[in-house]
Amino acid sequence: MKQFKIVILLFTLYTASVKSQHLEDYKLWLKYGRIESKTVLQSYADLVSQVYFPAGNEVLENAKNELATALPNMLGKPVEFSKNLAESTLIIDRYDQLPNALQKLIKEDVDNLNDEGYVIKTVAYNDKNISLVSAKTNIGILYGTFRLLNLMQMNEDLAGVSLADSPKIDLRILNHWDNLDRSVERGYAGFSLWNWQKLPEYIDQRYIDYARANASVGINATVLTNVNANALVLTPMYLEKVEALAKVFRGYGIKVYLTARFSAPIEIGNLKTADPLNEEVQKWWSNKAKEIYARIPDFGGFLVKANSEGQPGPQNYGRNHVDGANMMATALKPFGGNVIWRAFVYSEHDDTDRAKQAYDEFLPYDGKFKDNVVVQVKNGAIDFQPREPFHPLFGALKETPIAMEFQITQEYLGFSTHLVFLPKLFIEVLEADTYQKGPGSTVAKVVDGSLYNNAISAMAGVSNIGNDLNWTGHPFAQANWYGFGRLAWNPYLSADEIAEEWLRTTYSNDKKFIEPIKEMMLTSREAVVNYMNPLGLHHIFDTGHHYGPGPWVDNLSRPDWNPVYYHKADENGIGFDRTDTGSNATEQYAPFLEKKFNDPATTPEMFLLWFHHLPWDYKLKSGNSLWDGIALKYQKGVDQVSTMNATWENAKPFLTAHEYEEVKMLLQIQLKEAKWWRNACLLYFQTFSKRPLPKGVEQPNKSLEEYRSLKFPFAPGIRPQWN
Ligand code: GCV
Repeated sequence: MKQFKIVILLFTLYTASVKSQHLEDYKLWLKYGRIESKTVLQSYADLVSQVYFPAGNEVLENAKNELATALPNMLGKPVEFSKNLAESTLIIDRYDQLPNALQKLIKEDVDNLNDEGYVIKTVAYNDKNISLVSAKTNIGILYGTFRLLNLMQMNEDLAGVSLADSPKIDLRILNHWDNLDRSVERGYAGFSLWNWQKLPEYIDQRYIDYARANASVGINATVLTNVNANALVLTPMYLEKVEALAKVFRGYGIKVYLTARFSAPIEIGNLKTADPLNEEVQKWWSNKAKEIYARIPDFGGFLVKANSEGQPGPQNYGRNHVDGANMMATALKPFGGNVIWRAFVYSEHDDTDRAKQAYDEFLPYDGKFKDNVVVQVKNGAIDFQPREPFHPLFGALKETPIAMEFQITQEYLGFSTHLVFLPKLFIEVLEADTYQKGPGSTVAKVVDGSLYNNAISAMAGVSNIGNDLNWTGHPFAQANWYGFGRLAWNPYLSADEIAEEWLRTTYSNDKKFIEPIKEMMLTSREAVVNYMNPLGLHHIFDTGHHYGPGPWVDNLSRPDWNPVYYHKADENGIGFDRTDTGSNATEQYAPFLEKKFNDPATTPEMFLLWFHHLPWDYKLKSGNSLWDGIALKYQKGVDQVSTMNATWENAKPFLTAHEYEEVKMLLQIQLKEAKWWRNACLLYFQTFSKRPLPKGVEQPNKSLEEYRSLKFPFAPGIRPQWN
């Protein structure tokens, strides 16, 4: 009997610990674990021995609560809030509320802040050193508080700290592709967070934790619904639910946006047309804006996908993007709302190279949009591939605010199964030089508005968040949400810094753990390029769901949905000729780049087959033939994933059993799938190259037919059919 009791007890303890470990994943980078170093612990205990933090407003209350939860966890004792400013060791308060003597000490720093910035500084006050967190606004205080906690989680030395930081981009916005039935287009982390059925009454704790996580990295807006929009979200029944979410998010400085279906006036407004020049239609949108703002006074505005992939738009009525966007902008303007108009357009009726179409269509509209319109452009001209050159509209649109659209969800990068640290991809694009205003005209400067002095600057990230216990499906995909937020705040941060911050707040401050794992994260993006789309290959994914390789696919209704359209492999060679002898997409770049990209010898090899169709025996810089080079890259990608597996294995001593196991299992799937990509692509391309695999490349263990026969009717990320 006694033995039995012990077994039961052990089992209960085991299941409790497994459960709580899963809940650790839920906490993201806001774990606030106990600080281990005694010296650090003591210095922080001194720093917060008496905290002056008057609140009295929702945003400030949230900041104070964060502190009140985090500090006891990290320090192992309750936090002492004091009403006596003069005796406090940590003062957190808005600048205009501080006594003159304190204001003077930080005036210069505060003068240089924008409205969302903050100062964290050690100052000498009343004959002692105290720490001060201040800002011009409440939201600045919230961001400053999160930053302080972030520094503490990383055990940073705070004695003598002097930090002033403001976001460089105005609108830092997540785009959820969430449908009202809770399916998520290209979502690989479960169903949508938004439980429309239970809203508005039931406020899930997840909404609050989502807002905390976003605010902690400075994300200040969210689009709740899919760009393939459903007009129903604009009806009173749903607006009441949106209002409830907006109320939660407001306390964390997050504005809510919705996607607006262009044909909504017909679908939910009983009008016969949605023509943007029709007065009744204009009135309908103005009234709709009024109705929304009556509920949500700080509503952000609309995100619109129009005349793209079958979505309705102004062209259905013989009008253009400017007519459509300006009509909505007029409706939102009196309330301070924005229209974010997407430039992801390509038409089945246009046989121009798909990569050229958005530029051709939007450039003539430069300067014609109203001042509350932002044009949102994907980072590359095709579609969120593992690697693309930057979209030529960046830098070319000179009089139109242009938002960067990155995809955080890994539609073309292994879903939530593959470990790929996306800030590497984002930064490669941000650092690219457009040369549109001479050398140094980087994409980052276009996006932060500094190159052309734009009125609004914006960066959007297509969310990878769902209702999985760990939010993002893969624990390391949390780093991509984190990294997006950090880069939207400051597009000049390095991937190294972001990876390090995330690792230290999520896993451990131990250098022996951080260094190898950081290296693993930093190489993961190049690995996925190598085993999926090396040397500028692109869009060779299987049909529709984009899961796994499908370079052979040639039977889809639109030519530009078929992989064969993109790689153009034949007996002579491989690649898309986008030079002046081909589609001439190169002319959409500034002359310096146009020239560079027109010549294979000066084209960076990472973009070689993006811009050129080259013979199989074309000589690469390494001296290898193109065929051998492609094969060796595929092999290298597989080898890199093997190394990632080994690196994780070595990290075992620093991890809990759960932390170790979950990533280990995922890395093993990644290795299997990397081999699948290598084998399937090489066997297929070999039917054209007719050359053997070079030494060092493993022979595939299945036939091409076997790879071609694989079908995945239930691959995630595609909208389920309920009937
Ligand atoms: C929301 C790609 C994706 C679609 C997505 C579209 C877009 O084509 O595959 O799922 O639709 O991009 O960005 O609008």
